[in-house]
Formats: sequence, structure tokens, C-alpha cells
Amino acid sequence: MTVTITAFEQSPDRGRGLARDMRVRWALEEVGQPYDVHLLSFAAMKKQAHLSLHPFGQIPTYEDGDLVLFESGAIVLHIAEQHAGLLPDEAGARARAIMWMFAAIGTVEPPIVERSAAYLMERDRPWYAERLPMLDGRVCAQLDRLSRHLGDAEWLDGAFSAGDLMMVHVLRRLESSGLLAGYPDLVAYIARGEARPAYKRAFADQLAVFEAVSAGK
Ligand code: GTB
Repeated sequence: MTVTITAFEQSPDRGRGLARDMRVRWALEEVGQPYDVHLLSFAAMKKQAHLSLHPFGQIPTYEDGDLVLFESGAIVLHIAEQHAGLLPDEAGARARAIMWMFAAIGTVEPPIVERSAAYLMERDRPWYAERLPMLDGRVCAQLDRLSRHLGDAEWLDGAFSAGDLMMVHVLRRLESSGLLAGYPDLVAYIARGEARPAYKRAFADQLAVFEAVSAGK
């Protein structure tokens, strides 16, 4: 049975691959698994049919027969455990790759999301200019530490893994922030992720969705 995932019918990022279905698409491409995509409007996400798959009414979800998953990290981990290519075989290296997945979504992503949310919802408010340096500082504190860890390495821990997949996607959310300019090593790290053929296929597929919807308007 072919896996089905959910994604935005019309992504607010205009096809830049920043929504979290991109992580799932990329993981499925890395392991060579075909998948169907069920596109949802914001309204449809909050209807019972989708809430029965995702209690928080969001994308992405993942359906494989009777198995229904939400949370992009859990979905990518499941894909990585089911198929070769995203987690090392050796137990210690495998545990560390999973650790980097958690670091991406639990340590690096939260201040990035907080900054994005402030830009989206508060940039017209009088306190925004005063708050932004603090939000930038929280993001950069994590980028400093990540950059120090990465050093001259190609990937976070040996070969490319699901940890890199999650981290590269998390960092991409900063592309329009200007903050990455201070981290040429992280810019190069993101570029290495984006250069992977699986990433390119996933990116092209989600962009095609946005372009088709836009053309039909
Ligand atoms: N922790 C969950 C996960 O990792 O799966 C978070 C899921 C989530 O935030 N989903 C968002 C969603 O469904 C889409 S990805 N939002 C609709 C809603 O909550 O009603 C977040 C996202 C959205 C848009 C951009 N963008 O335009 O750049 C980037 C990221």
C-alpha cells in the first residue's frame, strides 16, 4: 500500500519548502519510497475528517494502512527505522543520529519558530523593534553552538542521517532572516543538504503543487 501524507493546498511559503511536509517528502525520497499527497486547505485541516488523523489539526500526517502518525519528527524517525539510508546500523551512531533529530526540533527550532511567529504576528506592534534583538540573540546562541560542533565536518555525526535532514530543514527557516550571514559554515551545511538529489525531488514536488494552484487561480 502506498503511503499518503498531507500537505498545504496552498503553502504560505509560496513553494519555498519551509512547511514541515518537506521533511517527510525528503525522507521518503531519501529511502526511495513512493507516496501520495493529500492536499488540505486551512479550513479542511480543522474539520473532523482531518482531526481524526491529527488531533491538533495540522500538517503533515502520514498514513500507511492502519498506521496514522503526526509530528514530522516522529514520521521521519518511523520512515528511517523502516527503511535503510537515514540511520546508521551501529547502535551508538544510530542513537546519536536520533539525538540530532531531537536537537533539531527540541533545541534549535524553538527560538527560530518564536522569531518567525513574532515577525508574522507582532511586526507592526510598538514593542517589536525592542524585542527582535532578544529573539535574534536566542537564535544565534544556538547557531553559535551548532557551528562550533560542526566545525569542518560535512555532517553532524559522520555520514548524512535523519539528524542532518531535520537540522537542515530547521535551519532553512532562517534563510530570509539575515542571521545565517554570520555562519558561512552553516550556510554551506544547508547547501550540502539542498544539493542531495532526494532533497531536490522533494522540493520540486512541493513547488509544483504551489505553482499548479497559483496557475489555476
Ligand atoms: N510539531 C509539528 C510537526 O513537526 O509536525 C508542527 C506542525 C505544524 O506546525 N504544522 C503547520 C500547520 O499545519 C505547517 S508547518 N499549520 C496550520 C495550522 O496550525 O493551522 C509550519 C510552517 C508553516 C508555514 C511556513 N512558512 O510559510 O514559511 C513555515 C512553517
